[in-house]
Amino acid sequence: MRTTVGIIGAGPAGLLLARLLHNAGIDSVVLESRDRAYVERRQRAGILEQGTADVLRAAGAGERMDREGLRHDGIELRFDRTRHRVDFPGLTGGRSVMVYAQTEVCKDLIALQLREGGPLLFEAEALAVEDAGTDTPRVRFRHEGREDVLECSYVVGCDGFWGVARKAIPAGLTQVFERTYPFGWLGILADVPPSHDELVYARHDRGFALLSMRSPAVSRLYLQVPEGTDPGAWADEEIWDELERRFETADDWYLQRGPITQKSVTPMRSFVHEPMRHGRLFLAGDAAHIVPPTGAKGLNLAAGDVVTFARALVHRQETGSPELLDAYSQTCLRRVWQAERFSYDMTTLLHRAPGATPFEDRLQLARLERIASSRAAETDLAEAYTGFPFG
Ligand code: RFL
Ligand code: PHB
Repeated sequence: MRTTVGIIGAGPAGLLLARLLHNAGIDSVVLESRDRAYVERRQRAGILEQGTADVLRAAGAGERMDREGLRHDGIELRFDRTRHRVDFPGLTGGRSVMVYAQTEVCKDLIALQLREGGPLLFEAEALAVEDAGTDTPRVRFRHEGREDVLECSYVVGCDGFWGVARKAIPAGLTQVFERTYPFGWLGILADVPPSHDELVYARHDRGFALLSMRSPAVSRLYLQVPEGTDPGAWADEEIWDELERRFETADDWYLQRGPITQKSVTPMRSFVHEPMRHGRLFLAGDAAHIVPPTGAKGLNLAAGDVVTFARALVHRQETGSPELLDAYSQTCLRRVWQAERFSYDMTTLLHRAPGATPFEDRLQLARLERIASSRAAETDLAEAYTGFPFG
Protein backbone atom coordinates (compact mmCIF):
# COMPACT_ATOMS: atom_id res chain seq x y z
CA MET A 1 0.00 0.00 0.00
CA ARG A 2 1.27 3.49 -0.86
CA THR A 3 0.00 7.01 -0.19
CA THR A 4 1.21 10.59 0.06
CA VAL A 5 0.20 11.13 3.68
CA GLY A 6 -0.20 8.23 6.10
CA ILE A 7 -2.39 9.34 8.99
CA ILE A 8 -2.38 7.33 12.22
CA GLY A 9 -5.56 7.81 14.27
CA ALA A 10 -9.14 8.82 13.43
CA GLY A 11 -9.79 11.22 16.29
CA PRO A 12 -10.57 14.83 15.46
CA ALA A 13 -6.96 15.53 14.39
CA GLY A 14 -6.65 12.63 11.93
CA LEU A 15 -10.15 12.99 10.51
CA LEU A 16 -9.91 16.74 9.98
CA LEU A 17 -6.48 16.37 8.40
CA ALA A 18 -7.77 13.74 5.95
CA ARG A 19 -10.58 16.12 4.98
CA LEU A 20 -8.28 19.14 4.50
CA LEU A 21 -5.90 17.09 2.35
CA HIS A 22 -8.76 15.65 0.29
CA ASN A 23 -10.01 19.18 -0.40
CA ALA A 24 -6.50 20.16 -1.51
CA GLY A 25 -6.28 17.17 -3.87
CA ILE A 26 -3.68 15.33 -1.75
CA ASP A 27 -4.27 11.63 -1.11
CA SER A 28 -4.06 10.03 2.31
CA VAL A 29 -4.82 6.81 4.15
CA VAL A 30 -6.16 6.85 7.73
CA LEU A 31 -5.41 3.93 10.06
CA GLU A 32 -7.56 3.70 13.21
CA SER A 33 -7.08 0.97 15.80
CA ARG A 34 -10.66 1.06 17.19
CA ASP A 35 -13.95 0.33 15.46
CA ARG A 36 -16.22 3.03 14.09
CA ALA A 37 -18.84 2.80 16.86
CA TYR A 38 -16.19 3.26 19.54
CA VAL A 39 -14.71 6.34 17.89
CA GLU A 40 -18.17 7.85 17.40
CA ARG A 41 -19.24 7.31 21.02
CA ARG A 42 -16.16 8.28 23.01
CA GLN A 43 -17.33 11.17 25.26
CA ARG A 44 -14.87 14.02 25.33
CA ALA A 45 -14.73 17.66 24.38
CA GLY A 46 -17.71 19.92 23.99
CA ILE A 47 -16.43 23.37 23.07
CA LEU A 48 -15.23 24.57 19.68
CA GLU A 49 -13.39 27.84 19.43
CA GLN A 50 -14.67 30.15 16.74
CA GLY A 51 -11.56 29.41 14.64
CA THR A 52 -12.21 25.65 14.84
CA ALA A 53 -15.83 26.09 13.83
CA ASP A 54 -14.72 28.29 10.90
CA VAL A 55 -12.22 25.63 9.76
CA LEU A 56 -14.89 22.90 9.87
CA ARG A 57 -17.24 25.11 7.84
CA ALA A 58 -14.58 25.95 5.26
CA ALA A 59 -13.77 22.23 4.97
CA GLY A 60 -17.41 21.47 4.12
CA ALA A 61 -18.02 19.77 7.48
CA GLY A 62 -20.03 22.47 9.22
CA GLU A 63 -23.57 21.91 8.01
CA ARG A 64 -24.93 19.89 10.96
CA MET A 65 -22.80 21.88 13.41
CA ASP A 66 -24.49 25.08 12.23
CA ARG A 67 -27.91 23.45 12.52
CA GLU A 68 -27.53 21.66 15.85
CA GLY A 69 -24.58 23.36 17.60
CA LEU A 70 -25.27 26.03 20.20
CA ARG A 71 -23.48 29.35 19.86
CA HIS A 72 -22.36 30.57 23.29
CA ASP A 73 -21.55 34.20 23.95
CA GLY A 74 -20.21 33.76 27.46
CA ILE A 75 -19.51 31.63 30.50
CA GLU A 76 -20.34 32.08 34.16
CA LEU A 77 -17.71 32.04 36.90
CA ARG A 78 -19.18 31.07 40.26
CA PHE A 79 -17.39 31.56 43.58
CA ASP A 80 -18.32 32.51 47.13
CA ARG A 81 -22.00 31.87 46.19
CA THR A 82 -21.80 34.76 43.69
CA ARG A 83 -22.10 34.64 39.89
CA HIS A 84 -20.08 36.55 37.34
CA ARG A 85 -20.77 36.38 33.60
CA VAL A 86 -17.93 36.85 31.10
CA ASP A 87 -19.32 38.39 27.90
CA PHE A 88 -17.18 37.08 25.02
CA PRO A 89 -18.33 39.21 22.06
CA GLY A 90 -18.33 42.38 24.15
CA LEU A 91 -14.75 41.79 25.30
CA THR A 92 -13.20 40.36 22.13
CA GLY A 93 -14.76 42.36 19.32
CA GLY A 94 -17.44 39.81 18.50
CA ARG A 95 -15.91 36.38 19.12
CA SER A 96 -17.88 33.45 20.57
CA VAL A 97 -17.62 29.65 20.92
CA MET A 98 -19.76 26.74 19.78
CA VAL A 99 -21.11 23.92 21.93
CA TYR A 100 -20.91 20.93 19.59
CA ALA A 101 -19.62 17.65 20.94
CA GLN A 102 -16.46 15.94 19.73
CA THR A 103 -18.55 12.82 19.09
CA GLU A 104 -20.61 14.80 16.57
CA VAL A 105 -17.56 16.38 14.90
CA CYS A 106 -16.13 12.87 14.47
CA LYS A 107 -19.40 11.43 13.12
CA ASP A 108 -19.64 14.23 10.53
CA LEU A 109 -16.01 13.86 9.41
CA ILE A 110 -16.20 10.04 9.24
CA ALA A 111 -19.33 10.18 7.09
CA LEU A 112 -17.67 12.66 4.70
CA GLN A 113 -14.45 10.67 4.52
CA LEU A 114 -16.20 7.38 3.77
CA ARG A 115 -18.35 9.05 1.11
CA GLU A 116 -15.80 11.27 -0.63
CA GLY A 117 -12.30 10.77 0.76
CA GLY A 118 -9.49 8.26 0.66
CA PRO A 119 -9.31 5.00 2.61
CA LEU A 120 -10.21 5.12 6.30
CA LEU A 121 -9.49 1.75 7.86
CA PHE A 122 -11.02 0.91 11.24
CA GLU A 123 -9.54 -1.81 13.43
CA ALA A 124 -6.21 -1.10 11.75
CA GLU A 125 -3.59 -0.73 14.45
CA ALA A 126 -0.31 1.01 13.67
CA LEU A 127 2.51 -1.00 15.23
CA ALA A 128 5.44 1.28 14.42
CA VAL A 129 6.63 4.14 12.24
CA GLU A 130 9.86 3.21 10.49
CA ASP A 131 12.48 5.26 8.65
CA ALA A 132 10.94 8.52 9.89
CA GLY A 133 14.23 10.33 9.26
CA THR A 134 14.32 9.34 5.56
CA ASP A 135 12.32 10.39 2.47
CA THR A 136 10.38 7.12 2.54
CA PRO A 137 8.79 6.69 5.97
CA ARG A 138 6.60 3.63 6.50
CA VAL A 139 3.88 2.60 8.91
CA ARG A 140 3.72 -1.04 9.92
CA PHE A 141 0.16 -1.96 10.87
CA ARG A 142 -2.16 -4.87 11.57
CA HIS A 143 -5.55 -5.11 9.84
CA GLU A 144 -7.95 -8.06 9.67
CA GLY A 145 -5.44 -10.30 11.37
CA ARG A 146 -2.67 -9.52 8.86
CA GLU A 147 0.42 -7.38 9.12
CA ASP A 148 0.90 -4.87 6.32
CA VAL A 149 3.04 -1.84 5.45
CA LEU A 150 1.88 1.61 4.38
CA GLU A 151 4.57 3.41 2.41
CA CYS A 152 4.26 7.18 2.59
CA SER A 153 5.82 10.47 1.58
CA TYR A 154 4.80 11.86 4.99
CA VAL A 155 3.43 10.30 8.18
CA VAL A 156 1.27 12.30 10.59
CA GLY A 157 0.86 10.78 14.05
CA CYS A 158 -2.64 11.76 15.18
CA ASP A 159 -2.81 8.77 17.49
CA GLY A 160 -3.40 10.52 20.79
CA PHE A 161 -1.47 10.39 24.03
CA TRP A 162 -1.15 6.57 24.07
CA GLY A 163 -0.19 6.20 20.41
CA VAL A 164 2.98 4.81 18.80
CA ALA A 165 4.08 7.65 16.48
CA ARG A 166 5.83 9.69 19.17
CA LYS A 167 8.07 6.72 19.97
CA ALA A 168 9.65 6.92 16.51
CA ILE A 169 11.39 10.18 17.43
CA PRO A 170 14.79 9.36 18.95
CA ALA A 171 14.84 10.07 22.69
CA GLY A 172 18.09 11.97 22.32
CA LEU A 173 16.36 14.60 20.14
CA THR A 174 13.36 14.92 22.42
CA GLN A 175 12.41 17.07 25.36
CA VAL A 176 9.28 16.36 27.39
CA PHE A 177 7.58 18.88 29.66
CA GLU A 178 5.02 17.42 32.02
CA ARG A 179 2.90 18.11 35.05
CA THR A 180 0.29 15.88 36.64
CA TYR A 181 -2.35 17.17 39.00
CA PRO A 182 -3.40 15.40 42.21
CA PHE A 183 -7.05 15.34 41.13
CA GLY A 184 -9.28 14.28 38.24
CA TRP A 185 -12.75 14.98 36.87
CA LEU A 186 -15.73 12.75 37.47
CA GLY A 187 -17.87 13.44 34.39
CA ILE A 188 -21.52 12.54 33.92
CA LEU A 189 -24.02 12.72 31.08
CA ALA A 190 -27.60 13.19 32.24
CA ASP A 191 -30.94 13.26 30.44
CA VAL A 192 -32.00 16.60 31.85
CA PRO A 193 -32.06 20.09 30.33
CA PRO A 194 -29.01 22.12 31.43
CA SER A 195 -29.81 24.23 34.50
CA HIS A 196 -28.16 27.27 32.94
CA ASP A 197 -28.03 28.42 29.31
CA GLU A 198 -24.23 28.91 29.42
CA LEU A 199 -21.36 26.91 30.94
CA VAL A 200 -20.79 27.44 34.67
CA TYR A 201 -17.25 27.10 36.09
CA ALA A 202 -17.52 26.92 39.89
CA ARG A 203 -14.77 27.33 42.49
CA HIS A 204 -15.76 25.94 45.88
CA ASP A 205 -13.92 25.01 49.08
CA ARG A 206 -14.99 21.40 48.42
CA GLY A 207 -13.51 21.51 44.90
CA PHE A 208 -14.26 22.54 41.32
CA ALA A 209 -17.48 21.82 39.42
CA LEU A 210 -18.47 22.46 35.80
CA LEU A 211 -21.88 22.59 34.23
CA SER A 212 -21.84 21.98 30.47
CA MET A 213 -24.23 20.48 27.97
CA ARG A 214 -24.58 18.39 24.84
CA SER A 215 -27.97 19.65 23.67
CA PRO A 216 -31.02 21.47 25.08
CA ALA A 217 -32.07 18.10 26.56
CA VAL A 218 -28.75 16.63 27.74
CA SER A 219 -26.47 17.97 30.49
CA ARG A 220 -22.76 17.25 30.88
CA LEU A 221 -21.41 17.90 34.38
CA TYR A 222 -18.05 17.45 36.06
CA LEU A 223 -16.82 17.28 39.67
CA GLN A 224 -13.23 17.57 40.85
CA VAL A 225 -12.40 14.29 42.62
CA PRO A 226 -9.17 12.87 44.10
CA GLU A 227 -6.77 11.31 41.60
CA GLY A 228 -7.55 7.63 41.00
CA THR A 229 -11.21 7.85 42.06
CA ASP A 230 -13.38 4.91 40.95
CA PRO A 231 -16.50 6.35 39.26
CA GLY A 232 -18.48 3.37 40.55
CA ALA A 233 -17.80 4.54 44.11
CA TRP A 234 -20.12 7.49 43.56
CA ALA A 235 -23.89 6.77 43.74
CA ASP A 236 -26.00 8.94 41.42
CA GLU A 237 -27.68 10.82 44.27
CA GLU A 238 -24.31 11.50 45.90
CA ILE A 239 -23.11 13.08 42.66
CA TRP A 240 -26.15 15.35 42.44
CA ASP A 241 -25.83 16.29 46.13
CA GLU A 242 -22.20 17.25 45.66
CA LEU A 243 -22.88 19.19 42.45
CA GLU A 244 -25.66 21.06 44.24
CA ARG A 245 -23.30 22.06 47.07
CA ARG A 246 -20.56 23.30 44.77
CA PHE A 247 -22.91 25.27 42.47
CA GLU A 248 -24.86 26.84 45.34
CA THR A 249 -25.62 30.56 44.94
CA ALA A 250 -27.09 33.24 47.17
CA ASP A 251 -30.00 33.75 44.75
CA ASP A 252 -32.78 31.36 43.70
CA TRP A 253 -30.79 29.42 41.03
CA TYR A 254 -31.21 25.68 41.37
CA LEU A 255 -29.79 22.53 39.81
CA GLN A 256 -32.24 20.27 38.05
CA ARG A 257 -31.55 16.52 38.45
CA GLY A 258 -32.20 13.73 35.97
CA PRO A 259 -31.20 10.19 35.08
CA ILE A 260 -27.43 9.74 34.73
CA THR A 261 -26.61 7.78 31.56
CA GLN A 262 -22.79 7.77 31.70
CA LYS A 263 -20.12 8.19 34.35
CA SER A 264 -16.32 8.28 34.02
CA VAL A 265 -13.18 9.73 35.60
CA THR A 266 -10.53 11.63 33.64
CA PRO A 267 -7.03 12.25 35.01
CA MET A 268 -5.59 15.75 34.61
CA ARG A 269 -2.26 16.34 32.98
CA SER A 270 -0.18 18.95 31.15
CA PHE A 271 2.28 17.47 28.64
CA VAL A 272 4.32 18.82 25.72
CA HIS A 273 6.64 16.81 23.49
CA GLU A 274 9.26 18.85 21.63
CA PRO A 275 9.88 18.82 18.75
CA MET A 276 6.62 17.90 17.01
CA ARG A 277 8.46 16.77 13.91
CA HIS A 278 11.27 14.41 13.03
CA GLY A 279 12.19 14.16 9.34
CA ARG A 280 8.97 13.26 7.55
CA LEU A 281 7.07 12.29 10.69
CA PHE A 282 4.82 14.99 12.15
CA LEU A 283 2.90 14.77 15.43
CA ALA A 284 -0.50 16.46 15.79
CA GLY A 285 -3.03 16.81 18.61
CA ASP A 286 -2.87 14.76 21.81
CA ALA A 287 0.02 12.72 20.36
CA ALA A 288 2.21 15.77 20.96
CA HIS A 289 0.52 17.63 23.80
CA ILE A 290 -2.09 17.35 26.53
CA VAL A 291 -3.82 20.11 28.45
CA PRO A 292 -6.08 19.72 31.49
CA PRO A 293 -9.66 20.14 30.21
CA THR A 294 -10.45 23.24 32.29
CA GLY A 295 -9.62 25.57 29.39
CA ALA A 296 -11.49 23.49 26.76
CA LYS A 297 -8.45 23.63 24.49
CA GLY A 298 -7.46 20.04 23.53
CA LEU A 299 -9.59 19.56 20.45
CA ASN A 300 -8.94 23.11 19.30
CA LEU A 301 -5.19 22.61 19.50
CA ALA A 302 -5.53 19.42 17.49
CA ALA A 303 -7.40 21.38 14.80
CA GLY A 304 -4.71 24.09 14.80
CA ASP A 305 -1.92 21.54 14.29
CA VAL A 306 -3.51 19.83 11.30
CA VAL A 307 -4.45 23.13 9.65
CA THR A 308 -0.80 24.15 10.00
CA PHE A 309 0.40 20.86 8.50
CA ALA A 310 -2.06 20.93 5.58
CA ARG A 311 -1.14 24.51 4.70
CA ALA A 312 2.55 23.69 4.86
CA LEU A 313 2.21 20.65 2.62
CA VAL A 314 0.11 22.54 0.07
CA HIS A 315 2.75 25.29 0.09
CA ARG A 316 5.43 22.67 -0.52
CA GLN A 317 3.53 21.17 -3.42
CA GLU A 318 2.68 24.51 -5.01
CA THR A 319 6.04 26.25 -4.62
CA GLY A 320 8.51 23.44 -3.99
CA SER A 321 9.58 25.21 -0.80
CA PRO A 322 9.85 23.15 2.40
CA GLU A 323 9.94 26.36 4.46
CA LEU A 324 6.55 25.95 6.16
CA LEU A 325 7.02 22.21 6.77
CA ASP A 326 10.38 23.00 8.35
CA ALA A 327 8.68 25.59 10.58
CA TYR A 328 5.82 23.21 11.56
CA SER A 329 7.01 22.35 15.05
CA GLN A 330 7.87 25.92 15.95
CA THR A 331 4.63 27.31 14.53
CA CYS A 332 2.48 24.80 16.42
CA LEU A 333 4.40 25.04 19.68
CA ARG A 334 3.84 28.78 19.95
CA ARG A 335 0.09 28.21 20.05
CA VAL A 336 0.45 25.05 22.17
CA TRP A 337 2.32 26.86 24.94
CA GLN A 338 -0.30 29.62 25.03
CA ALA A 339 -2.96 26.94 25.51
CA GLU A 340 -0.81 25.22 28.16
CA ARG A 341 -0.50 28.50 30.01
CA PHE A 342 -4.22 29.25 29.85
CA SER A 343 -5.27 25.71 30.82
CA TYR A 344 -2.88 25.76 33.76
CA ASP A 345 -4.17 29.17 34.86
CA MET A 346 -7.81 28.05 34.66
CA THR A 347 -7.02 24.81 36.49
CA THR A 348 -5.16 26.46 39.37
CA LEU A 349 -7.72 29.26 39.52
CA LEU A 350 -10.66 26.93 40.05
CA HIS A 351 -9.49 23.65 41.64
CA ARG A 352 -8.73 23.10 45.29
CA ALA A 353 -5.40 21.26 45.59
CA PRO A 354 -5.25 18.77 48.46
CA GLY A 355 -3.48 20.50 51.33
CA ALA A 356 -4.12 24.00 49.94
CA THR A 357 -3.40 26.58 52.62
CA PRO A 358 -5.82 29.35 53.69
CA PHE A 359 -3.40 31.78 52.04
CA GLU A 360 -3.76 29.98 48.71
CA ASP A 361 -7.54 29.91 49.08
CA ARG A 362 -7.62 33.67 49.57
CA LEU A 363 -5.33 34.18 46.55
CA GLN A 364 -7.71 32.15 44.37
CA LEU A 365 -10.61 34.31 45.46
CA ALA A 366 -8.56 37.44 44.84
CA ARG A 367 -7.74 36.23 41.30
CA LEU A 368 -11.43 35.57 40.65
CA GLU A 369 -12.43 38.95 42.05
CA ARG A 370 -9.83 40.58 39.84
CA ILE A 371 -11.40 38.98 36.76
CA ALA A 372 -14.86 40.03 37.93
CA SER A 373 -13.85 43.65 38.50
CA SER A 374 -11.22 44.44 35.87
CA ARG A 375 -12.09 44.63 32.21
CA ALA A 376 -8.44 44.02 31.33
CA ALA A 377 -8.28 40.80 33.38
CA GLU A 378 -11.62 39.64 32.03
CA THR A 379 -10.60 40.40 28.44
CA ASP A 380 -7.49 38.26 28.88
CA LEU A 381 -9.68 35.30 29.85
CA ALA A 382 -12.23 35.94 27.06
CA GLU A 383 -9.53 36.19 24.37
CA ALA A 384 -7.86 32.96 25.43
CA TYR A 385 -11.15 31.04 25.86
CA THR A 386 -12.54 32.01 22.46
CA GLY A 387 -9.13 31.23 20.96
CA PHE A 388 -6.31 32.98 19.23
CA PRO A 389 -6.59 33.18 15.43
CA PHE A 390 -5.25 30.17 13.49
CA GLY A 391 -1.86 30.43 11.82
P1 RFL B 1 -7.69 11.38 20.10
O1 RFL B 1 -9.08 11.93 20.10
O2 RFL B 1 -7.18 10.73 21.31
O3 RFL B 1 -7.60 10.39 18.86
C1 RFL B 1 -6.51 9.51 18.67
C2 RFL B 1 -6.97 8.36 17.84
O4 RFL B 1 -5.88 7.52 17.54
C3 RFL B 1 -6.27 6.17 17.72
N1 RFL B 1 -5.04 5.39 17.95
C4 RFL B 1 -4.48 4.58 17.01
N2 RFL B 1 -4.85 4.28 15.75
C5 RFL B 1 -4.07 3.42 15.04
N3 RFL B 1 -2.96 2.84 15.57
C6 RFL B 1 -2.55 3.11 16.83
N4 RFL B 1 -1.46 2.54 17.32
C7 RFL B 1 -3.33 4.02 17.61
N5 RFL B 1 -3.23 4.51 18.88
C8 RFL B 1 -4.27 5.34 19.06
C9 RFL B 1 -7.23 6.23 18.89
O5 RFL B 1 -8.08 5.09 18.95
C10 RFL B 1 -7.98 7.50 18.59
O6 RFL B 1 -9.11 7.28 17.78
O7 RFL B 1 -6.62 12.51 19.72
P2 RFL B 1 -6.76 13.83 18.79
O8 RFL B 1 -7.36 13.49 17.46
O9 RFL B 1 -5.45 14.47 18.87
O10 RFL B 1 -7.85 14.72 19.51
C11 RFL B 1 -7.60 15.32 20.75
C12 RFL B 1 -8.90 15.47 21.54
O11 RFL B 1 -9.57 14.22 21.57
C13 RFL B 1 -8.65 15.94 22.97
O12 RFL B 1 -7.65 16.92 22.99
C14 RFL B 1 -9.92 16.55 23.60
O13 RFL B 1 -10.92 15.59 23.75
C15 RFL B 1 -9.59 17.17 24.94
N6 RFL B 1 -10.79 17.68 25.63
C16 RFL B 1 -11.36 18.88 25.28
N7 RFL B 1 -10.87 19.58 24.24
C17 RFL B 1 -11.48 20.74 23.85
O14 RFL B 1 -11.00 21.40 22.91
N8 RFL B 1 -12.62 21.21 24.46
C18 RFL B 1 -13.18 20.55 25.50
O15 RFL B 1 -14.23 20.98 25.96
C19 RFL B 1 -12.53 19.35 25.97
N9 RFL B 1 -13.06 18.65 26.98
C20 RFL B 1 -11.36 16.92 26.66
C21 RFL B 1 -12.51 17.45 27.32
C22 RFL B 1 -10.87 15.68 27.01
C23 RFL B 1 -11.47 14.99 28.03
N10 RFL B 1 -10.91 13.71 28.32
C24 RFL B 1 -11.68 12.55 28.38
C25 RFL B 1 -9.48 13.55 28.25
C26 RFL B 1 -13.11 16.77 28.34
C27 RFL B 1 -12.58 15.54 28.72
C28 RFL B 1 -13.25 14.85 29.87
C1 PHB C 1 -17.50 19.56 27.99
O1 PHB C 1 -18.62 19.98 27.65
O2 PHB C 1 -17.21 18.36 27.97
C2 PHB C 1 -16.48 20.53 28.47
C3 PHB C 1 -16.72 21.89 28.38
C4 PHB C 1 -15.79 22.80 28.84
C5 PHB C 1 -14.60 22.34 29.38
C6 PHB C 1 -14.33 20.97 29.46
C7 PHB C 1 -15.28 20.07 29.00
O3 PHB C 1 -13.70 23.24 29.86
